[in-house]
Amino acid sequence: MKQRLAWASYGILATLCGLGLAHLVAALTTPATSPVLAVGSAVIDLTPTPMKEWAIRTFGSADKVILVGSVMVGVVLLAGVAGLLARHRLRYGAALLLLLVGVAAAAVLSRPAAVLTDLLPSLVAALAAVLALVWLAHAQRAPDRTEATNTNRRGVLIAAGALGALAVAGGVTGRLVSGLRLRPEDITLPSPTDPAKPFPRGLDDQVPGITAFRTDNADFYRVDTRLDVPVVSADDWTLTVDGDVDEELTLTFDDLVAMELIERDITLTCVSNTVGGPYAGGARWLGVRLTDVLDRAGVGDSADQILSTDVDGMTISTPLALATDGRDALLAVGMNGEPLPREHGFPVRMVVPGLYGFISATKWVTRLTLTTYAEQSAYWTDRDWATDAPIKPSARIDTPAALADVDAGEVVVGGIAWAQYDEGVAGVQVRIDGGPWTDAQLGPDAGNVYWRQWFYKWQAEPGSHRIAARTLTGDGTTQTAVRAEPFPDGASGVHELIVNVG
Ligand SMILES: Nc1nc2c(c(=O)[nH]1)N[C@H]1C(S)=C(S)[C@@H](COP(=O)(O)O)O[C@H]1N2
Ligand SMILES: [Mo]
Repeated sequence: MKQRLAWASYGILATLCGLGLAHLVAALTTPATSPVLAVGSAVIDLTPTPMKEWAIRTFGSADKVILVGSVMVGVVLLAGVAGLLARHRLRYGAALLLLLVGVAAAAVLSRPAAVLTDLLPSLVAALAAVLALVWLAHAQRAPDRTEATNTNRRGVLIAAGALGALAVAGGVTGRLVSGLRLRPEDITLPSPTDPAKPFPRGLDDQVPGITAFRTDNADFYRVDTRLDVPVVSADDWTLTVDGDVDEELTLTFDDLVAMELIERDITLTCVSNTVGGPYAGGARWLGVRLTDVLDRAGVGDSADQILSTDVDGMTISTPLALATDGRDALLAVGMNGEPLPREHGFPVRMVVPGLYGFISATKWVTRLTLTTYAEQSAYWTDRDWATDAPIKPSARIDTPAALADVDAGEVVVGGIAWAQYDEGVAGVQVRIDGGPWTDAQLGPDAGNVYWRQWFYKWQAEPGSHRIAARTLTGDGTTQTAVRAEPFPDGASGVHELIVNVG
């Protein structure tokens, strides 16, 4: 039994060693070609939409870690099996390791922007894993074994220690190296020529438990199809505008920020957000008008979509008509007074007021292709999500929390509401226990495409009570009460929760 465990751990150690070194080589070249990251991203891509939805609902933003974590557990198990095979037939163990790396290599090549040299980290992984296994096997079988254990303890320990250190060193240096490449904080952005109005003071201090009027960058929600955060250098970055244009255009980062910069307060919302859910954030964005860039290239008349591509080849499609209808669609470089954090698309991302992020907010954007929906389709379009998806108006109750115990008497109900596509939030109404809808008080106004805080003072009597909230929009309508799931074009319905008044 002990012997078996030892051999299984050799397989695992050899695999980790290969993966650690490959991760380092990838960090030095193209980070996304690391076998671990490539397999992780492939798993995310291949997961069927309903299962992804379920994972997001069940695990929140830990969904990907759990999804990929389970795959990694599988990899470790198979690596253990490879070690067991190697005990009697080294060749079989090595073959299984190579098979594992082969799967990773396939994942690397399946990335949209893959080139053949991307296989380098996988080759390193294959070589390192097999050599490590061979070394461990030889150390184990070396002649000076003691009678008692039938094992060359010292040799194995040295080999295992060295390989373990190598695996950790590879992984850790890989992280460090990719972190060194360039830092958003090294960049100084010019001031906007068209600044936003002074940002009003929100209700943050007045209503405990309410969503902050402006979301800190560190607290801003994140939705990514890939596991790691791409590390793009602003020096190397370019944006190409091609497809149906008069003249193909390529801009460097300096070219872009030399154009007219505007500043806008915009609330970004994810189509995957459920009613009352957390995937929305408000920020002050600094950027160049998308139309200014498109005009420089000259858009032809056949295009109906802007297909934007990120640094890794991931694509998002935006309806051309909506992006150019006069709203301030941005190629953003700044977020809340700082260069974009890497997590949010450094150095440049798109932000289009009123459209869900998945059809508009491309992070790490490097290409805008003017094309048609008939000709080319984007990542989520291929997964059956809608192509035309304006943000649905919604009110969210932040406080009290669902199922909270509160004291009888005055209870301040508060939250946030948005109606970016429908001319802003004109009012919010609250309903207690299915009674009449009553007006809540609104917080300050930072523009139609920005969310609005609200609160309502409720005289609560003991017992269990149902609180609901809905938003009225600037175009004179009331948000729908019809329940819809996020798929395919956004959730709708009234946010309602139960509290216990004691
Ligand atoms: N390159 C890239 N851009 C992307 C995504 C992505 O996965 N990759 N996710 C989109 C989605 S679904 C949303 S809601 C927003 C989220 O932006 P955030 O992560 O900065 O909040 O980015 C959009 N842009
Ligand atoms: Mo999203």
